[in-house]
Amino acid sequence: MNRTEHEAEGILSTFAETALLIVPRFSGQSDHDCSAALAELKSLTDTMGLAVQDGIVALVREPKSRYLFGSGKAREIAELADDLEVDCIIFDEDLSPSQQRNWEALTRRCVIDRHEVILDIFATRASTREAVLQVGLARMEYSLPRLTRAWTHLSRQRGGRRGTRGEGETQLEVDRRIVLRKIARMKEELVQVRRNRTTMRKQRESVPVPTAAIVGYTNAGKSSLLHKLTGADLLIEDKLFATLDPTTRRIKLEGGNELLLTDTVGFIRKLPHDLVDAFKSTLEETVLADFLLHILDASNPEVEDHMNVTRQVLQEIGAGEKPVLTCFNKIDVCDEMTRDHLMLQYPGAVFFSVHTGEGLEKLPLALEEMLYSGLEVDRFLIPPDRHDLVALVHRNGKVRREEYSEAGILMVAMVPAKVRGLLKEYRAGKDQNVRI
Ligand SMILES: Nc1nc2c(ncn2[C@@H]2O[C@H](COP(=O)(O)OP(=O)(O)OP(=O)(O)O)[C@@H](O)[C@H]2O)c(=O)[nH]1
Ligand SMILES: [Mg+2]
Repeated sequence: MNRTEHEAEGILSTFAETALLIVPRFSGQSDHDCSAALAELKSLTDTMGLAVQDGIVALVREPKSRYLFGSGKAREIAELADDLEVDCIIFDEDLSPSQQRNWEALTRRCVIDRHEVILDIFATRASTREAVLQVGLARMEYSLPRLTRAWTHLSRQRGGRRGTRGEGETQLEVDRRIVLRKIARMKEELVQVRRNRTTMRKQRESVPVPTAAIVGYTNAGKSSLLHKLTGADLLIEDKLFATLDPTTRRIKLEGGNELLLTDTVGFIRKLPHDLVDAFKSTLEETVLADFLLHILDASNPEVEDHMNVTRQVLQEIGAGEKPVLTCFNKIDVCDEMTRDHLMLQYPGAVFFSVHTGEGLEKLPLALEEMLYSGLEVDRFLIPPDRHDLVALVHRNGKVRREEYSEAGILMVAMVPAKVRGLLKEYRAGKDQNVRI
């Protein structure tokens, strides 16, 4: 196995086949929130390829440092895991390194928290060098304070199925050095990989075509939409985090305008901060876009919660103020009542089904409106020999008027910011040249 494959490999699927899911319930949380959390944790576990034996919501009366739960509740959970003979227990909450160790000591099983589940899925999904490095780094940093755990992916690297508990200081020191060395190496390589991507993006930016980023909760149908609109060959799966790397494609709108659309990584409730940080440079595609297409799965009962989560993450990465076109997908499998409610609640949104095509015909016009919203009508006096610029304005803008004279071609048009910047020196004052 080469290094890339090793780093991209998931931890859990190599250790365990069956799982018991635990959703801690804190005071103030509703039944509804907890069952939604359990359903989502099940989707995450399915995505990892583990069989869920059982899933329960367990009350945390008062968070305790040893197991998070009180010791009575912890013993109950351990007994359930024994009865079910599961390989691992998965908690829908982050556990501290010592809590994780205590649970593993109590249950003699592999104990995983939500953070590690998401890291693991990202690791299996990563395919480009940049994504592999970003996830690898986040995972190494997660592992560092947890090296004394019984089950780590490092123990696999040493050849065993499981690490042995109490291997003593020496092995721990060796492990720590391995991890620190790897972190340093990955950071160096990332700098290089990112430099290349920045160059590519700069090249793209020099082409004055407006860009929109497709954002939204994982599994909403973002890649499906880009595929439908452009025929792009993308991974579309009923699994979480199918997409980790941004893909950009050009589309032509009905008026002839062009738009670059970028498909991005999906978001999720409690997305670990280190992953948001790790993916900051990938998420730059979102931050730099002219506007965002926020895709939502209208058939998911948690759709409005998903909307808030996406908005929060956008805020976190500095894209909170971008203009947004809200789109509700999957209306083919959404009940009528929900659909009516959403339509009433979000009158500016577009409703469609990528699968059946219903409602999709409204999208190009909505995209065009986004392109021109907030833009003013400009006047440009283009030199007579610059037909390339005239064509550029036609391709990317809305031309109100065009007049030819000896001084040049006067164009009255609305153009996206990038084109406007490019034509800066040709902006014409109101009194300049020909009558309009
Ligand atoms: N019923 C229905 N399913 C859809 C529709 N659009 C997409 N899907 C399904 O939803 C699942 C997720 O689609 P993707 O396009 O991979 O979703 P995504 O938003 O890119 O997901 P991530 O990359 O994980 O963030 C797939 O199984 C699609 O076939 C739709 O209009 N109707
Ligand atoms: Mg996707």
